Amino acid sequence: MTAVGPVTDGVVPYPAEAAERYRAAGYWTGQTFPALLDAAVADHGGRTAVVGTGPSGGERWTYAELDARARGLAAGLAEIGVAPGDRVVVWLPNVPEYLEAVFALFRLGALPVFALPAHRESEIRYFAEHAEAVAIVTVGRHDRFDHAAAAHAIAAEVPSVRHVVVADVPGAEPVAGWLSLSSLRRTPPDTLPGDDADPSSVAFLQLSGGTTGLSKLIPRTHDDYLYSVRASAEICGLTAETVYLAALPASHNFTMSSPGLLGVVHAGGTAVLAPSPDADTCFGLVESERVTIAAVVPPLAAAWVQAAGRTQRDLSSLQVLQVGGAKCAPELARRIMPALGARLQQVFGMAEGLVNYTRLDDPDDVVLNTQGRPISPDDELRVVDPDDPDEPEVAPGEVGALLTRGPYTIRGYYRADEHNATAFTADGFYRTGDLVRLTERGDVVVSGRVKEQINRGGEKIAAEEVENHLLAHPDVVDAAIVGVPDDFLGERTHAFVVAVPDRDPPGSAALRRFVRERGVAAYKVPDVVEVVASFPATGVGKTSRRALRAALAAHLREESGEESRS
Ligand code: OOB
Repeated sequence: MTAVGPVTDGVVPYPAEAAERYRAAGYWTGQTFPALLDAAVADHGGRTAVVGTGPSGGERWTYAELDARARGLAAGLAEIGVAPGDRVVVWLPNVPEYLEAVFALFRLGALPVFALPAHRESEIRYFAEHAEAVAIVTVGRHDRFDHAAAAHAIAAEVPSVRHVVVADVPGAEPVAGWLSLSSLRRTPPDTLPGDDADPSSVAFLQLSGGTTGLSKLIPRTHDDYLYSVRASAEICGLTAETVYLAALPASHNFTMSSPGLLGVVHAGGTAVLAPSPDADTCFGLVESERVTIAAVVPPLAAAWVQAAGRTQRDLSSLQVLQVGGAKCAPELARRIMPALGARLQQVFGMAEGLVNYTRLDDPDDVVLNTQGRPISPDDELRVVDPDDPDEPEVAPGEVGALLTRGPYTIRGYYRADEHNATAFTADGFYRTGDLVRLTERGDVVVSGRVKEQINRGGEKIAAEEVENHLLAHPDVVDAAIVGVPDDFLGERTHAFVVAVPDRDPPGSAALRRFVRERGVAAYKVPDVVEVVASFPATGVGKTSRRALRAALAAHLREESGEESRS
């Protein structure tokens, strides 16, 4: 068995001077995640914290009940050996047990590693290995996939993983040999180790969208994250009357903290966990739970706008629709408020930290055409020339690459020294990879990106990760994946592969199946795979992936231009 220590290794701390400043400014208050829940129980113990839905009906827990469950589970997890500082992969869909498990881990001082329900074996194995996780918390069969079986297979391969805990949610009944989450609920002791966690320590590991290979892990501290949560709750006007609909996966940073589920806990409101993001499901929940705010990605906003025209549901409680994760086109933005009768709020954020919001009282022009401004007066934004190695700032109002530093933006990825050397500047700015311009008022307008990432309707795909999967095919000698404009998703993926000569090249369907069967999230499987004889020369002698991808994207655009002309 591997020795698993607390997470201090592999974490780049905030410089002491900055930490001091953030404390003095009142951003870092010393609050921890257990203290966040304590405050909610003290102030709103009898109010509904979480509403879950499932095949066999609803679950409804008050703050006092959520806390009792979390404490009970923490005691059970401690009994099987989960200790403070241990990492635990949380791989759950939108079920109330998600909040129970996450707060149980916080109560224990163990660190959740937030996986998405769409992730498959290759991603989960990597998170478990890289974080040396001691356990995986998951469900049984969900969304036509047996998570528990996959988690057990990973546990058998990754030496640090000693337990798989399976949430016995409706529709995924426990089978023999499972360690079910409900069987771990114990009578808790009065205090648990996480109750006196150091607020400047890492509380959990969030995932990056990834640019090179697999997602990086993002270490967030109690102090920095909870500052962003409290400030977001205020910007978004959350109160104890708020009913927040989690339509996107609970583990995504947007749903979790912008202001998301944790913002709701801070305000003492109610979180409704949607089992699926589709308009039928979500409109039903808006009507039955009187939802006041929901968060979606642009393609979902478009689907909801369409569906709103023909729904019989009463959506009148919905006051705010947050749209983020990918660029919301102004044409879509304009349709949202009239169709849904809710105020639009654009959200441009990243799991690494920085989050921008249009404010609820901003003029329409700002709400429709910008991605808002940062949470904190101490968020530092630099817009620089991406082609100049000295990264000089561009003229005001010009487009450039966004660098950022501030009281809730990480200074380095977890255990990633080599990558950190290029992802951050020497003075600690995070290179977001986004191309933006700032308006005169200081609002951010996102206009593109420089990073090797495809944003497929808010789901981030690292080109290199998918290329590596294609390259694993015995008949493929080279692969490059590019994003192609798509009316609905914003971008879809088009892979080009060069096949081994003198053999029948594999077809698109076979290659897509091959990638899927390697156990990757479905959204990463290329939408189209095209076999080509060779790649266009990049004109730089040595192959530059970036130049190659640009050349292939240009070639695709040319082709589609020709088609539309003919
Ligand atoms: C959110 O977080 P991530 O970590 O999945 O992705 C971050 C990246 C950004 O760097 C940017 O490239 C893109 O997603 N993005 C947007 C955007 N919001 C995110 N691009 C254009 N317009 C927007 N509104 O996606 C995330 C985290 C917290 C809150 C909201 C979104």
